Amino acid sequence: MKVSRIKEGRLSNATKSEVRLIQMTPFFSDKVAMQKRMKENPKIYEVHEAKREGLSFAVTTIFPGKIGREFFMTRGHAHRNPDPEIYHVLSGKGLLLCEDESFQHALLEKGCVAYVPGFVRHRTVNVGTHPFIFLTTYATDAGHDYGYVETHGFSKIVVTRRGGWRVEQRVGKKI
Ligand code: S6P
Ligand code: ZN
Repeated sequence: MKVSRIKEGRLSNATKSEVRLIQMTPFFSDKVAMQKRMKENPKIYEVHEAKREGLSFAVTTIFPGKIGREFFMTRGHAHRNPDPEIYHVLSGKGLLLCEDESFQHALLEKGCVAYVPGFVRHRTVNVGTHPFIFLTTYATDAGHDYGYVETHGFSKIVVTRRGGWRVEQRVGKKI
């Protein structure tokens, strides 16, 4: 048995990775706004992942912020195998986007637990003013596939609107 602890988005006995704007260029829709922030190259989110035999888990922290009108978010991916994944929100406020033939979104806050079916593309977005922190649990051999989202994106984006947030149709073709 191996026990990990979560403190302020950090998970012990885990591998940390961080994603900055430069790694997100295919994902944000406003290319002009992105160029303006590129020198600063802000950290968009970080992940502390504990790979275990069979079942892995990770804590993601998405920092508050926007690129143009679009809120900071994860790249998004689908799993190549049919196993589902569980999201458990630890703090902050964000959206979980899920898309296959149809698009769905849900607002998640501290204490929410969400179920993501296998194969469905999923992305999280911080729509709050504090870090959005959540724990995910998934099959170690889930087979994370970023290719489709990188080339096609999601059909909708999450943008700021009158001090709040709004899910709107992405304009323009991605490829
Ligand atoms: C893993 C799970 C999360 C994400 C993390 C970062 O299956 O969905 O731990 O990996 O939130 O997102 P992304 O899309 O960059 O992997
Ligand atoms: Zn996943």
